[in-house]
Amino acid sequence: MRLALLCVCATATSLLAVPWSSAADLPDGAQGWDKVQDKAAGGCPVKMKPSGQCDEEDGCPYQVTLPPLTIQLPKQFRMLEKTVKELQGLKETVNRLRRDCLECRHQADQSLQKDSEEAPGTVGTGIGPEGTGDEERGGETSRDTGTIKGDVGANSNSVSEMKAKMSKMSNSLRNARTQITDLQGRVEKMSLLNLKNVEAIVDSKVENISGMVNKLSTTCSTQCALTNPNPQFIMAPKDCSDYNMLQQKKSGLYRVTPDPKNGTFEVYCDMESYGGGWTLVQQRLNGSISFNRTWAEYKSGFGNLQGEFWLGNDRIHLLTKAKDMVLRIELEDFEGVREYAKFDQFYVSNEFLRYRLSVSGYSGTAGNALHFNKNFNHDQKFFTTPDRDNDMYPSGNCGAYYSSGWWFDACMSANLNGKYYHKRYKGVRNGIFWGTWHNMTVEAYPTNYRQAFKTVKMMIRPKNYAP
Ligand SMILES: [Ca+2]
Repeated sequence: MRLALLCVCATATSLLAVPWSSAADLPDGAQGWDKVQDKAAGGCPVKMKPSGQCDEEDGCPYQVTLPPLTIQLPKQFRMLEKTVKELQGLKETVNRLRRDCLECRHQADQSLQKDSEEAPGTVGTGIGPEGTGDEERGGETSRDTGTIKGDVGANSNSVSEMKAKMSKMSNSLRNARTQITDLQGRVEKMSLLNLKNVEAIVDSKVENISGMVNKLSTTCSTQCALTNPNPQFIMAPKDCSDYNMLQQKKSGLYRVTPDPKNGTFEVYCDMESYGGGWTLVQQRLNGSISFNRTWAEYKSGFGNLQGEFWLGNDRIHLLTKAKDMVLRIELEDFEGVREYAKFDQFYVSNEFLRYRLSVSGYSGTAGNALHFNKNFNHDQKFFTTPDRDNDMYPSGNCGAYYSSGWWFDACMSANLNGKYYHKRYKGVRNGIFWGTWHNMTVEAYPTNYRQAFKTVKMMIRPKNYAP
């Protein structure tokens, strides 16, 4: 009974093993499928022999040896298995593609619907109402047939939209480029304007600083003079007023040092008139010296200090920079009339600032011809010579018209460097001129004669001078 059971088990095991065998496991020249079947169904060739020692209750253990089982499968079997696997794979792929396709179609339908809803109200797409109608009909047709036609319609719609957008963008780019070019031009202009502003600001700052330095310098020298009981300690007189303190009471030539860094130079001092201490900057006596001179000549000065001369713009600048100066102008005509004009403030800037004049605080008898009216005002004007036009007259050079160097406006109500005429003159305007003189008016020209001046003197003295 136990033996028969074992035989059945062995047969079942060998049958079960069939699908797991492989042709590759078989030795060369192995038997075919039918022979194996015969062997397994036939004799049940199971061998059994005792193994180990027997005990009392369960009997003896036996060892069963089953015959080797080899099954040859046909080649087609392997192909079939492979084909089934491939088929399964293909089926999955088909299913996946079908799902994707359905999704695609769903999306296409949705977007088509969206486009047909949005198109008429969209700003700037470039599609007119008529075109939209055509697109709408095309969309309906394709949805009925459910094929590529709808997609093509949607695509052509998108392409035309894209084209319209591209054209709009390129227009915008062109506009932007034009605007950038325009802005660039404006920026360049602005930077030029700014440069001019900066120049003007620098000018005014330098002038303010110069004024401050003048004041400080004057304050210092005044305090020194007051605290020092012995005036002989003034080693380097800055101007004629310092010589007056040194008890030099005689008019004549003296050396002054308004700024030690710029050396010393000779000046004519009037130590007698109106309390003395006056430094002359200009004098006209007889017409022996021409005042029709160049910028360079007015810069360094010309003439004879004991006769007719211009002290020189650089020197006038140094003297008025060293102390706060007052200006006194003495005039005498050929009829013996003598008048004067006094200005409480007188300053001439340096060459860099074109020797700009600052003059104010008039008093006197000759009238304020330096500030005649709004249109004729010499205050804050630059120096102009026949060869250097810094005046306010845009159509020409006032220095050339009036034969002199002066702080011309456009052009003048006073010109003390004009041509020296020995008597009243008519038909020309380039003589020594003081517009507020008693018998001289600008309006009267050219019908009336103009007054000629016999002597002219321009002289300066520190504002705080006490004789
Ligand atoms: Ca001019």
